[in-house]
Amino acid sequence: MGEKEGMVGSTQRTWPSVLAGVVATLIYFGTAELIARSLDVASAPALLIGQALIPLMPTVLIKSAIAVFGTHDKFALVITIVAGGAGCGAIIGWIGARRRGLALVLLIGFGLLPAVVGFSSGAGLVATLPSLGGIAAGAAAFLVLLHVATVPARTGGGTEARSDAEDAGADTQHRTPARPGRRAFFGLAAGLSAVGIAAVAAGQSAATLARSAAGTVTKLVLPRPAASAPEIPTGAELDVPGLTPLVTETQDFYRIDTALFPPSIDAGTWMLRVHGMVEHEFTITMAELLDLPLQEHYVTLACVSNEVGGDLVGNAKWLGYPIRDLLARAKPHSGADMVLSGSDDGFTASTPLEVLTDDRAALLAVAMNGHALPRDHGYPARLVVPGLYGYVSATKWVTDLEITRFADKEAYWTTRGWATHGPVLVASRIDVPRPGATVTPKSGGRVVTAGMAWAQHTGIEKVQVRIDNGDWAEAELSEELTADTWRQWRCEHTGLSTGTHTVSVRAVDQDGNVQTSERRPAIPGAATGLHERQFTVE
Ligand SMILES: Nc1nc2c(c(=O)[nH]1)N[C@H]1C(S)=C(S)[C@@H](COP(=O)(O)O)O[C@H]1N2
Ligand SMILES: [Mo]
Repeated sequence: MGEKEGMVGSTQRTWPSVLAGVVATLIYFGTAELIARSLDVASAPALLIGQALIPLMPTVLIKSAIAVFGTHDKFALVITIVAGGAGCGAIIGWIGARRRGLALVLLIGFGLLPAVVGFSSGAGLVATLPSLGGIAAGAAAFLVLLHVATVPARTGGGTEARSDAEDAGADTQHRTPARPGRRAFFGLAAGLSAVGIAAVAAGQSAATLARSAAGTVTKLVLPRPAASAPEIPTGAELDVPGLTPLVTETQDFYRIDTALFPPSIDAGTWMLRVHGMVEHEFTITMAELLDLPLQEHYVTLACVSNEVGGDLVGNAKWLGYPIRDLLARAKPHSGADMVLSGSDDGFTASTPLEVLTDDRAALLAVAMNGHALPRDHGYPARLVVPGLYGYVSATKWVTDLEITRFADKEAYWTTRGWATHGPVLVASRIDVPRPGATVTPKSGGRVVTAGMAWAQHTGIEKVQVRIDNGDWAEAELSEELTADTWRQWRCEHTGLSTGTHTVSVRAVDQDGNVQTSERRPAIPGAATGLHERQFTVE
């Protein structure tokens, strides 16, 4: 009996303290988030922790995590971090049931870590304010809750044993005196948790709003292109409902980056430095760049971590200055074979020098689909190189071009297990019918399949489609816009029996390379295999 009472007694001290630890953590994150937003500093603890965790994650996980968070605004990562933080808070609270002082020290210590990270990243003292404010509010919440938790025993004048029984819900007679205290405790805990979570959510949505505002406001006055993109030929778009458009709307364009918070760069102070193994190092400002004869090109950009059939690929009209001409001004030394482009967020890409100096439309781009680049896509300037995956070419927020050698330097993803060279592989995808769709054949028993195919800078020669294990049939292709852009395909099938069928697609590029059916994961150099899809004919 004595043993049981002792156990229940410590439970009675433990759970309020555990809960107080959780609530303190939520208040910490919430307060810090609000301070970070109102000061407009990118140093909310959840963000700094996420930023610090990304390089520690296993490569495959991180690339897929980035794919997910990249397109879903990283909100999921923030939620995970806050939940993980609340878990730590619970442990600290548990410790606090026995050693309150130690728990406080731990709360402050953990809370300070993001402040240290923020400060050491060179953002200055202001970067520590969100964490410091969060610590103050979180520690206060912790102490107030623990205080309230101990009130019932005092005001009720009850003994430990009575509270224990009440706590266990066993003794209804003695509930009354302690109830107001318990209710106050749980009420306060619930209220504070709600405040903390609401503050995190508010901070996150404020950040998202600020970002989309930054994305829509055109801060650059764009010059007219000296060379316009080609007119879109008639027949470049096939009339099939559900087929991906030839030109991707900017807001639908996939987004991949390692930065949890895209850098906010002032075009007025932005500069690109061109240096390394060159005769003439130089820097160029935005005003100088916009004064140069800019060219407009349609280029389809693809991510190396796109799965077979995936949608990490998009086509836009880019306005920019040929990188070839920038390099000509710098005059690379003969031993150089690579350009390491770097951005404000620490990302780097290694691009073969020969790709940047041949005749392709490799651009230092300032606009996308007729407007200044949105912040998410690299405002105020980024690289776009036809024929290479984004990770080895498409540096956003670019500020640095170092002419160097593959033997001397490695880029961000290369050091994480991805291939040094990233030429785009010929690929194709089914858009229509939707996965698992039930299709009613048109007149004459016709069923239409359609999708996209790309082999940037080589061009698509043909697309072949197969139903079940039948023969490959040649699909109709849309008119080619340029060899740097994807093409739509469409195929009609007759005589399909009712029931389930599988459609597969493969593309052939203009060099005669046939898309391989061999299945390979995305790492180290793009997933391969044929896209297949099941549908039902009724
Ligand atoms: N600064 C920076 N540039 C970057 C990246 C990045 O993480 N940081 N990701 C690259 C990758 S992997 C791809 S696929 C493209 C994606 O460009 P988008 O987000 O505009 O679609 O950007 C490239 N440029
Ligand atoms: Mo990518």
